[in-house]
Amino acid sequence: MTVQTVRTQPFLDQKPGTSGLRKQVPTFQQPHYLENFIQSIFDSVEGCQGQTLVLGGDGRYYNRAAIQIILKMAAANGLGRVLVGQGGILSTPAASCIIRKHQAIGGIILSASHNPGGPDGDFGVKYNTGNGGPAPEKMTNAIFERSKVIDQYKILDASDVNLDRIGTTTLGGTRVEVIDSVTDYAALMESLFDFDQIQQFLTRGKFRMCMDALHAVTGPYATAIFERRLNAPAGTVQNGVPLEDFGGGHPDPNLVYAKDLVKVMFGDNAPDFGAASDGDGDRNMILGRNFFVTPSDSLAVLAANATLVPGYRNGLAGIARSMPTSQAPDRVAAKLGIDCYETPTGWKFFGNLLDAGKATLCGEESFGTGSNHVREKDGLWAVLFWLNILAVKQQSVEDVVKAHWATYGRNYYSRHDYEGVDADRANTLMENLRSRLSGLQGQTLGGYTVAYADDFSYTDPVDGSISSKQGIRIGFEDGSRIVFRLSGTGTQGATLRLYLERYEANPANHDQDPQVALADLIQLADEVAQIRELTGRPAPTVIT
Ligand code: G16
Repeated sequence: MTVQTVRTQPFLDQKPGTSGLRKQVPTFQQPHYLENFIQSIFDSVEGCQGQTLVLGGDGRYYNRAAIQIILKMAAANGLGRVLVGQGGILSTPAASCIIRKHQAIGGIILSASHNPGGPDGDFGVKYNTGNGGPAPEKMTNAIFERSKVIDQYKILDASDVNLDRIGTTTLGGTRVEVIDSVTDYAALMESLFDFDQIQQFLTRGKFRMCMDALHAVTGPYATAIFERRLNAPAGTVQNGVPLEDFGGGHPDPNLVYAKDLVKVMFGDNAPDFGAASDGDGDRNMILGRNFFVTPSDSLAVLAANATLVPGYRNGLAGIARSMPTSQAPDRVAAKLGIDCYETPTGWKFFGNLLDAGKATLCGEESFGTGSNHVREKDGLWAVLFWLNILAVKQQSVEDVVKAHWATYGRNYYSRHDYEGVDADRANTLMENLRSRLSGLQGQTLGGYTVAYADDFSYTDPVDGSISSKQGIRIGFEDGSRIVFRLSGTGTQGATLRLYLERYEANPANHDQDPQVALADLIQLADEVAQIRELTGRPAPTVIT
């Protein structure tokens, strides 16, 4: 086995987005494309020689081939040990858990998250640091800078590793350990939640649940935890076998893409509880019988009830939410007398707050919720948290959420996505808005008086780093908001996201359809940003 040094030319499009480098599969399959990016990571991580690296992905098309390449590059770059999930499978939260537990220097996670897979679908590479969390911007910028000048990479000339057999082999001087993908993660979940109580709840009463893994990575984890450990009936987990193309579906747990689950949960004789996760297992959607819980409300409910759950019995240090997430969690934090941090979109911004002990729970409107147990959002963790709360309260999902609204008021919330918009048009829309911001304060728009209008900028309270241009916010005097952002995770054209929020204190008005409750703001947003005219789209692609 010899180390080959391969001459290469830089690709200039390897800038990581909201969550790693995401491109269509054929882009990654170009000669040297993946290798350049991986070498740029190894060149940017100081002192990786002799260290442990965690490696795995969500099982999508190209996962196995990429893992073989990365193993050989890790060996050529002098890594001491690589822990790789069996079959190349590791969910994003499981990878975070394993990095932390085994004191790895970091991990490479192969996933394009909720984006579709298959030969014409998307692929992605994320680097997580030794705290288990996504690399911070300082590091992703360094990787990008390196990728722009790279002229060679190192790879071991060796045969492929058997990824299906648990055990240890050596590759050059590197130990490759193929580990069970689920064990460490399941043990962590058991340390946080009252599994006995959840088991009784799932097996002794009338409660029925349905977990849709969308043919993505969560399947093996959900089957092991719900059906084997907690004894839920066989079939509780649907679409539980990971497929390279996710069965042709879009592994995004929302009301549009998780349509099988939505049909079950809004149909006759629906189960009491439904949940779905995404491609790499870090997102979650929570449903009750005929009832949808917005991710923002989910974070607020978990925070308000956290002390019912063993892992959080001592209370929360603080809560953090991304800027476009609704302000429902802020109300809980205020009542608990703890801080609520508002960060830019992207889980990486929570890392410092969690490491510094400033926040315990974090969440995003994009179906992400998590805590300080790992440094990623965690789909199954959120499902178990909900089940633990329901088992203690012996109430339905709808009752728990409605009681929450009665106490705190309801933040009506919706996100409208315009996907695959021409990038120039999307940028024009944002620039037009930016140029108007300074004159908006104090103006009355459609009956709403503008309290502030800005392009969100965040100063990290731990390391002082500044992230600017993180989304345009127009806030009104009654607490309502409209927010405009361009997605950082799409791979074709631009995706415009419009986030809408209105607060309603009176419980008598809590039963409206959010699209009706927000109708004024939806119209106002279109007037202010000329969305239909500039995108050329009569309506959003996805409404959640
Ligand atoms: C990623 C990030 C999240 C972010 C989401 C949406 O999620 O990890 O923090 O909220 O993208 O980002 P955007 O609005 O820029 O598309 P995932 O699940 O794709 O890794």
